[in-house]
Formats: sequence, structure tokens, C-alpha cells
Amino acid sequence: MKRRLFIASGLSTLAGCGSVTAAMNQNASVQRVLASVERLNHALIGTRGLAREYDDRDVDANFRVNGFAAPSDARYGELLAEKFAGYRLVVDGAVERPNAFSLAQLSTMPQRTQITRHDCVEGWSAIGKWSGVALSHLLDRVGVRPGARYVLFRCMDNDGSGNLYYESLDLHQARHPQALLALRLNDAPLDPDHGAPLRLKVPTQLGYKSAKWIGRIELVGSFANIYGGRGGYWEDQGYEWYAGI
Ligand SMILES: Nc1nc2c(c(=O)[nH]1)N[C@H]1C(S)=C(S)[C@@H](COP(=O)(O)O)O[C@H]1N2
Ligand SMILES: [Mo]
Repeated sequence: MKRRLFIASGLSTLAGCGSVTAAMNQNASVQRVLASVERLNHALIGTRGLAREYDDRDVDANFRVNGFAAPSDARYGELLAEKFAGYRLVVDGAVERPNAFSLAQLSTMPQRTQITRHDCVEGWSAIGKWSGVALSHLLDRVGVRPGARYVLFRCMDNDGSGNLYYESLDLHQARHPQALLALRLNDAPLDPDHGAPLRLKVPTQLGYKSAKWIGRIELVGSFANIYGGRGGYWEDQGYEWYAGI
């Protein structure tokens, strides 16, 4: 609780993901969300415990869309038009067997489904049914080299000024059983607004860690020299890198 409020106060001068400042000023509603988090025993389990998994009847029919707009460049337009037939998930960096996986290949890997709650730092939550490939499975496919410490997610969208969205997890977080590379939301292929064709879903951390529109996953020893050096687009603006709920 204390930690979360600290994050909140640290953000008050920033224009955050959406209207963070406004959300944080509505302190009562933020408090309410945090209190409900406590009540559901979803909090304080960090990356070791499991986030609560819900039932089909708990799923929110309309999962809110947040963050930057879906990529609007010609390349993404082409991918969309051909239903992502030409999409390749590049996995490289400190791995034994770099690869570029098609959606068909990703779909034939073992699939996991989890109904979990997404908690945005702005103070809203939504429950969704996510299916896809466990990140740990993909890491095993490519083989993590000893020098690797972080899994970096490079996204295809940008903030309007050309700064690409990106995120990172350490290997421990990346091997968490619920760290999912999601291909589907609520029994349908991921739609463009929710990160098609592939996004991360990490229910044990705040929403901004769950990178949408992933184009490349790179294993690195350090993120000190990547973009702003803090391991993520919002982290470079002052958000916490570890965003455990
Ligand atoms: N690539 C990318 N991933 C992103 C974002 C973004 O702007 N770009 N926004 C993040 C934030 S702040 C949240 S709350 C969730 C929103 O996911 P949703 O649109 O599926 O609700 O995506 C996260 N992942
Ligand atoms: Mo968010």
C-alpha cells in the first residue's frame, strides 16, 4: 500500500499514461481501487506468487483500450491487411538460437489461457481472458545465453514524436508462469487496439508493463544504453521499473 501511494505521488507532476494527474488527484477513487486490490488478496504477492485467476463469468465484455494508438504506419497497415501472414516475431540478442517466428508457429506452441485482472496505474481495472504462449516456453525455444539478464520488448507503436514504446522484465519475472505472450483476448484473435498480433500480459504488475504490438524480443545483459536507460518507455518518464501489484 505504502509503495503504491509513493508511486502515485511520484507521478503527480508527469503527464502519465492517459490522465494520470487527474486520476491521482481523485485520491478517493484511487484509494478505493487499492482497497479492493487488498480485499481480493491480489496484492503483495510480487512476482513469486500467482495473480488471482477468475472465471468466465467474471470477464468484462468490453476491455478498455488505453495508451498510444495502434501503429498507423504503412508496414503495420500491410500486416493488418494480410491478417499478419507476414508478421515475424524476432527473438534475438543473448540467445543460443535467434529466430523469427510466424503467427502460425506461435499458434502451434503449447497455449495457456488465463483470466486475470489488468490494473492500470490510472486507477481502472478490467478482467480479460488471455491465451497465448508462456514467455518461459519461448525463452526455452531460443535458449537463453548466460550473459542475458533482461528480456526487452520492442513495440511497433510510438508516442507521436517517434519514440517507440518498449518494456523489459528480468529473467525471473519473465519465467513467471503467468507471464504470457498473448495472441487472443476473450476467445478471439487480439484486435489491433489491444496489441495485435502479439502482446505481453503480466498480471502481477501494473498495466504499462504489458507491452502491446510486440515486434521484437531481445535478450540483453543491461538496458543502460537502450533508449532512456531505465528499461521502459514510461520508466524513462519516471515510472517504477518494478511495478508489482
Ligand atoms: N506498445 C504499447 N504497449 C502498451 C501501451 C502503449 O501505449 N503501447 N500502454 C500500456 C498501458 S499504460 C496499459 S494500461 C495497457 C492497456 O492495454 P489495453 O489497451 O489492452 O487495455 O497497455 C500497456 N501496453
Ligand atoms: Mo496504464
